[in-house]
Amino acid sequence: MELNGVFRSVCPLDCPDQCGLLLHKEDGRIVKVEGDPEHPVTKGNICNKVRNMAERIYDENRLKYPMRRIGAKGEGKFERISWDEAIATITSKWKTLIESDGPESILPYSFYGNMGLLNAEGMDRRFFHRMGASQLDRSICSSAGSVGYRYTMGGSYGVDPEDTIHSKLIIFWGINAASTNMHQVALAQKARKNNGAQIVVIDVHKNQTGRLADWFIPILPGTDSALALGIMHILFAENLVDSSFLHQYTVGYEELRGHVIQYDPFTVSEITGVPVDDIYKLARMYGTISPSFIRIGNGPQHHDNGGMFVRTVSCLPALTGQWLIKGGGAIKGNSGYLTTNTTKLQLPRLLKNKQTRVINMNLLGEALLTVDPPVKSLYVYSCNPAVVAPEGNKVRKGLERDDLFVVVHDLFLTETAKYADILLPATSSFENTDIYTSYWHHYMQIQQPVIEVYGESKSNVDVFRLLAKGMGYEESAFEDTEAEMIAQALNQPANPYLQGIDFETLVEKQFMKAAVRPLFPGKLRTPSRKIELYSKRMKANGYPPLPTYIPLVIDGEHPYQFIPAPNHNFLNSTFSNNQKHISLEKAPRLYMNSKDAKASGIKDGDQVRVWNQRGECLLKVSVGDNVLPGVVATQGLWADLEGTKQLVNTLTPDRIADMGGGATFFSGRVSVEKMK
Ligand SMILES: Nc1nc2c(c(=O)[nH]1)N[C@H]1C(S)=C(S)[C@@H](COP(=O)(O)OP(=O)(O)OC[C@H]3O[C@@H](n4cnc5c(=O)[nH]c(N)nc54)[C@H](O)[C@@H]3O)O[C@H]1N2
Ligand SMILES: Nc1nc2c(c(=O)[nH]1)N[C@H]1C(S)=C(S)[C@@H](COP(=O)(O)OP(=O)(O)OC[C@H]3O[C@@H](n4cnc5c(=O)[nH]c(N)nc54)[C@H](O)[C@@H]3O)O[C@H]1N2
Ligand code: SF4
Ligand SMILES: [Mo]
Repeated sequence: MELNGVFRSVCPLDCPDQCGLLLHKEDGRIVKVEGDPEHPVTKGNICNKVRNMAERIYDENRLKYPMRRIGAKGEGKFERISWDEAIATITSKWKTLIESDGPESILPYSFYGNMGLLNAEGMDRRFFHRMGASQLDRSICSSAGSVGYRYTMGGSYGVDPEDTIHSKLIIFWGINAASTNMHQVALAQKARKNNGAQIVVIDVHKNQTGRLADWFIPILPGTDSALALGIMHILFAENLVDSSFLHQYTVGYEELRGHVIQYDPFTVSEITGVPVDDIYKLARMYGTISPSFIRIGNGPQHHDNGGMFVRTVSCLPALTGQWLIKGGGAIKGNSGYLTTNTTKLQLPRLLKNKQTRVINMNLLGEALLTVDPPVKSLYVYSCNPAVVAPEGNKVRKGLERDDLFVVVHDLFLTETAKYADILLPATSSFENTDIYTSYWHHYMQIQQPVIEVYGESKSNVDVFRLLAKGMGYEESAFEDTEAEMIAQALNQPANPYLQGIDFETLVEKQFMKAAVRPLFPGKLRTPSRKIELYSKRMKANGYPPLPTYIPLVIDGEHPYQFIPAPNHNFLNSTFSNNQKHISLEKAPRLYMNSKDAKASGIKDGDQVRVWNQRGECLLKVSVGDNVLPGVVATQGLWADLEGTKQLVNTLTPDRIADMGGGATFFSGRVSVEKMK
């Protein structure tokens, strides 16, 4: 490995932009991380978080070797052991458990701390399939909305974001794109400069994204479907729909026309808090400006009615025929275009018992406390559930169980890692070989090792190889090299968009674009092969077949709807334990409307206790007008450093959303009181 030079790389974080990176190396160390100007979408610009990535890679607190817990669970006291001992301890415990309680007593728990395909959903899947462990439903992020979108559009297929520079109206709907999808903002700003495009932001919180809008529309949480239906009402009433598109490419527009009569602007205004005149103005803009593009965010989707929200809003571009126009349409997610061969990569055939139970990751607390037969061992990797999962107090109580054998594989001593019996050090993505597929743009990228492995750390792929050996699994699949696994994943004739993308060419080119064709004219993967404004499949599954506004579940008698969203300088809880990023973000705030503050005698800068039936948090208040009365918002998944009580997920519900087993982080209610 060369000690000096500039090396092409890819950002591994769970972020739609998936930037191309250049890593500058001196004497074997990364000294600078910058954007790769050659990358066609991200064009050399990256966020502040990753510009400071070297601070994280070489943070003195990074885990260097395997350890065994010597203190109480959660205390964070460990002693060094060898890899041999770690693997022997884990596998002998698991063999005993499989003997006594069966393999389903073991639960893997992971998400996308590193988006690399082999490390996030490759060798691990092979291993747990072979074991017959409980399966994890990975529903914490966007599954409700993905199911909702699929009912309307047939799969995760939207428009090419590169086309959105042609848009004249760009609606950021429930997405804090300035923090979470910065290159979509760059494209929108280019469209504003070149075409005079207008940027509209619909959000419950006027945050960084709201501040850059030409028009910011504040809305009450969980009511967005009603607003979308109100827009449809006006589009039909004022004949602003594209009849020929509706006729050719949709089913159910006549039913929809009748159905939306009930969503008149007065009714919708009552529900959403958006003034009647603004509903008219927005609908008329949407009905007359072309091309118009909607970026559908994750926010309104993290509600009880989140699936139906995405299902509803994704009907809008069909009404105006925008899918046919370059720069028009919508993006909820684009992961469909780069789907690889999971049958070959994950080997589901190794799972003999097809009835193996499935546990929803949003219900981790329940799974550890009440599920029967009980979970006796938890293996956590690429995820930090003690901070990111809802009903945080239940999760911690579960992790404290004496009879639960916990293994955590991470780069840092996260809040979750403090509960581990065995703690394993993970490599950073820059030490591994892997491939990356964006769920927003259409490029696949490759990572090859740029730096030597840090201390004794190992990649997920390597750890599962060792665990397989320790368990005595003899399938050759556990010996496949990274290059072989990549070739297997890319061999996917069922996905024509992957044509021409292979390991060797990726190595040569660093990034390759999927061979994507526009969605229309064309046929979708819905049962009718058209956009389903009316969905028989939804009806069969017990949902209203037409887009419908369903109010949030009443979550206790608390005065405020609580919106704990991500922040600018962390990536979920990643970076929440890196001093550089903490200092950039300073401290979490609770944003409160000045009317509410006045009524409860709270002043800007006051320390408050935010509480409900699930838990409490201590936060500093920021009084102003960036949330509506009755709403409080905060940003960031902060670690509970030295008992600061900043763990927002102690307050969030583990109710399951209407679709896809999704999370309802933003549907909780809280009370707020000033600290004495
Ligand atoms: N800087 C940064 N970037 C990130 C992340 C991060 O933590 N930090 N996380 C990454 C991940 S995993 C994901 S999934 C994405 C998520 O990124 P986004 O799609 O932006 O989703 P959120 O940030 O969850 O919420 C977006 C917005 O929805 C608003 N919101 C909440 N409820 C409602 C509602 O009912 N209606 C409306 N209209 N708005 C509502 C919130 O105020 C917030 O501004 O970002 C990724 N990128
Ligand atoms: N209140 C609230 N809660 C939320 C959300 C919200 O908006 N509000 N957002 C939700 C969403 S959308 C998501 S996606 C989840 C995300 O939740 P998580 O998936 O837990 O994401 P992170 O907090 O980034 O934690 C990822 C962990 O993986 C580790 N890691 C990174 N690379 C590797 C690797 O290669 N191997 C191993 N073994 N470990 C690695 C990192 O060090 C980090 O500790 O959080 C959810 N929780
Ligand atoms: S976190 Fe997102 S914006 Fe930042 S470098 Fe990574 S992909 Fe790019
Ligand atoms: Mo996410």
